[in-house]
Amino acid sequence: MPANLTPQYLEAEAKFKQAKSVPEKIKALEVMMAIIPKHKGTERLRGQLKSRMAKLKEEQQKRPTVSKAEQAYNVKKEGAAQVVLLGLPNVGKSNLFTHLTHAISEVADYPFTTQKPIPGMMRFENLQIQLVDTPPIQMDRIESGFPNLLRNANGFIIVLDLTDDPVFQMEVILEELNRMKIRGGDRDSADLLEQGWVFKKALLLGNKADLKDSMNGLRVLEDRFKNEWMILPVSAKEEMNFEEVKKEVYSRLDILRVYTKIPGKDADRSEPVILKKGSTIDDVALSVHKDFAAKLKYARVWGSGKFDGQMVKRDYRVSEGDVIELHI
Ligand SMILES: Nc1nc2c(ncn2[C@@H]2O[C@H](COP(=O)(O)OP(=O)(O)OP(=O)(O)O)[C@@H](O)[C@H]2O)c(=O)[nH]1
Ligand SMILES: [Mg+2]
Repeated sequence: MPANLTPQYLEAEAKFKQAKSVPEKIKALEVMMAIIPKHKGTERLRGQLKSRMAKLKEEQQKRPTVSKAEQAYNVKKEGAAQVVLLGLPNVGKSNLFTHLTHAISEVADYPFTTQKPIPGMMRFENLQIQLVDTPPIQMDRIESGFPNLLRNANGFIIVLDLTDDPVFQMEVILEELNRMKIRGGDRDSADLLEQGWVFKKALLLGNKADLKDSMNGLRVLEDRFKNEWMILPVSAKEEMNFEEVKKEVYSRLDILRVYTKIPGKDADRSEPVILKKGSTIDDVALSVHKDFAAKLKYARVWGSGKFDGQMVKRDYRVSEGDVIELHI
């Protein structure tokens, strides 16, 4: 018996053949099954479609729970720290990212240009900080890997478009951060957090400050948020305020730089030892070598000491910029 398939069916079949992913195939197959003429002549074919569907559904279930999209959010940390850029569509995240890091991320005048996180290194004085460009934040539709990316980062930067109701943008972002149980800002309120929440130091950048109507946006943004957030007007296009941005990013990281020297020689300022804030001479020695730390007798400090070359013990807390001579 002839099947007498309709042109609509043949069209759906062509779509099925073109489909690449399993969900796409299932969708096309569903259409085919719905519109196939239901008579004796198509009985066998209908049976085939049904078993094909069963196979596809099975395949879909077998997929690993960590999807490719989620894996893309596992960005390996490099350099002194990792800082994530986030914001609504088209605000200029990628433009800032490419200008700050010289890495490549597509910039375009339409929204949703960036599809997955992209890391790049930003040089600040003698160290490298990793920035991560991200796809735009969408209301109620956060990618499942996003919260972890933010939680694991050392800090984040919220990018706003000053010419497009920045207060509203900020409200949307704060709502999404709340949903992720992440609090950010300038003032560490970590001790006030409920269980399951995290606090991250974060900075607000008001982008497109080169445009005429940006200053009004900056004013209303400051009126509303300047108590809890450090707000910097910037222009990715003109690289405006970039040194300031780097400085403020660095100062919000929980790290400090010290330099080691050997007796009678100057310290090498191009090779900082990067440590967590609150670190001691012991930590400096450990960063040089495990054995060194074990054998350490005392150290001399230039910088935070009462006088240059002051003798200090293992538990002495070092400060940003200190030069340290370790004696074993
Ligand atoms: N005038 C001006 N335009 C900018 C500036 N930064 C970005 N733009 C423009 O804004 C548009 C969006 O820039 P992107 O960098 O792609 O924005 P994005 O936030 O990464 O966008 P998505 O990836 O879609 O979220 C582009 O047309 C840019 O040229 C800026 O500092 N000044
Ligand atoms: Mg982008």
